[in-house]
Amino acid sequence: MTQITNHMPTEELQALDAAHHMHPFTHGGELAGKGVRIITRAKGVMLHDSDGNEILDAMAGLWCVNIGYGREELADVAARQMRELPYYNTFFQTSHVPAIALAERLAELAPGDLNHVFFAGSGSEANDTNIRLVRTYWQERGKPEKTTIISRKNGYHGSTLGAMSLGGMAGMHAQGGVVQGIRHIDQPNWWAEGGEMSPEEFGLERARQLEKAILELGEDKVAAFIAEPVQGAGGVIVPPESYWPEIQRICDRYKILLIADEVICGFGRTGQWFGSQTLNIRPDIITVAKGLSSGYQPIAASIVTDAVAEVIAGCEFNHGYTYSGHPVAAAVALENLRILDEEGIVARVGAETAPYLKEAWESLGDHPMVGDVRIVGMMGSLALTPDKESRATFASDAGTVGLMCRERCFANNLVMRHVGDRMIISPPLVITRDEIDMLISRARKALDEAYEQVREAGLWKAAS
Ligand code: PXG
Repeated sequence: MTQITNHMPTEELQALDAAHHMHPFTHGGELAGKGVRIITRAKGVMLHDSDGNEILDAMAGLWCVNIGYGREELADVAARQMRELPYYNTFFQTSHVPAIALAERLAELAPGDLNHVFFAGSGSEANDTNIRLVRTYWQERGKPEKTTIISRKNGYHGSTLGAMSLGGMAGMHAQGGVVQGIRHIDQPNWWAEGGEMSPEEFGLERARQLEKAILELGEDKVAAFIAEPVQGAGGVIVPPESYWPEIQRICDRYKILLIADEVICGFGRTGQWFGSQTLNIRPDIITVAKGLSSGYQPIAASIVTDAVAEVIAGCEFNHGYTYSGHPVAAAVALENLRILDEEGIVARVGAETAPYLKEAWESLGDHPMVGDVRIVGMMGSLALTPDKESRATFASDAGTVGLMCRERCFANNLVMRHVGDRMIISPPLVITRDEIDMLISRARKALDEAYEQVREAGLWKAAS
């Protein structure tokens, strides 16, 4: 067995990675030719790679390291819990203190009467749980035909078969098919799809697609609607203000369960504890993961209202994971929530950090290549365009210019992602003003360099 350490030369690690490691959402052959970037350690908002670069992580890992890297308290709690009780299950009428305490804390933090917690290991698993929860709920209420779940194109709910089917990513559906009983409506992306409508008109039109779908399918066939308060992986798409109130009205009117997927929006990302609070939504179920443990341990949950829990408690719910409520993950999550609360991190995001980031982020709107500029709390996006006035897309394949820009970001020691030709950020919530200034200046430099490259490559052309 090869002794693999952080001190091995990058090329050797790359060769071993290419030989044996299959990466998520990656063209393996292309990556093997290019060589993977190897992250060795991290502190605060900074990553270090095997070539000695110090990189500002404006994505908080994958939207999850809300508390920042390197918090010793979380490591200490994990070690303590591993020594005391590294594992026990929550099946067969047993429980343990970390799961009990975390469930109680989540019930306290979650809005309204979302008071009951079903644990999972990842956001995908929790959304699979949600599919089974809502269908079981209606079955128990004597309406076994209410099974269809409505969701949105370009929504992201995970990568397991169920969660992927809920999601609206065509490229994922094309590989292996989807589960039955899911209907997708269009997303509220005004910049890309709003045409001549005002954002408010467009928001209503898109929300009313939900009503149309319910009427088409029949109210007695629809179990639930699921959506992210603000679409994350779809490109940080902030819906027009008219959108969510109309969705809420429709869910109330037709008694459709509303599932808010808070996997990205939860735990301070939008400036409040939950995106549902920022967007003024009253969900029956929320999905949480990522920021729940700041990514230090894999843990997720479905949190349901008293009313949903009461129905589910009337049957044996034949569902669960070996790691549901894993004691080490739960203990780490609890400590993470304690720090987010006691250090006032969520409160500071709402009052100071997010407003500061918003002003800085919006200043990028004057760049010649930047059209739409969006930000809610600590998640922001920029649409790249060859013509701001007409909201044109580039003539090149979607993502060509975005990828060039992302590469310039990396070259300038900034992790800023692209989704198609939208650039996105979601930095750790603990980012300071100085670090925000650094983020913006690196982003501007990357945009300048990408702009030049795009022109030189003859790609400064609008699609006709
Ligand atoms: N719901 C939402 C809203 C998510 O963003 C999941 C569910 C699934 O969570 P797990 O823990 O199973 O990955 C997510 C995950 C990207 C990217 O490229 C986003 C996610 C995952 C991987 C990549 O932006 N979000």
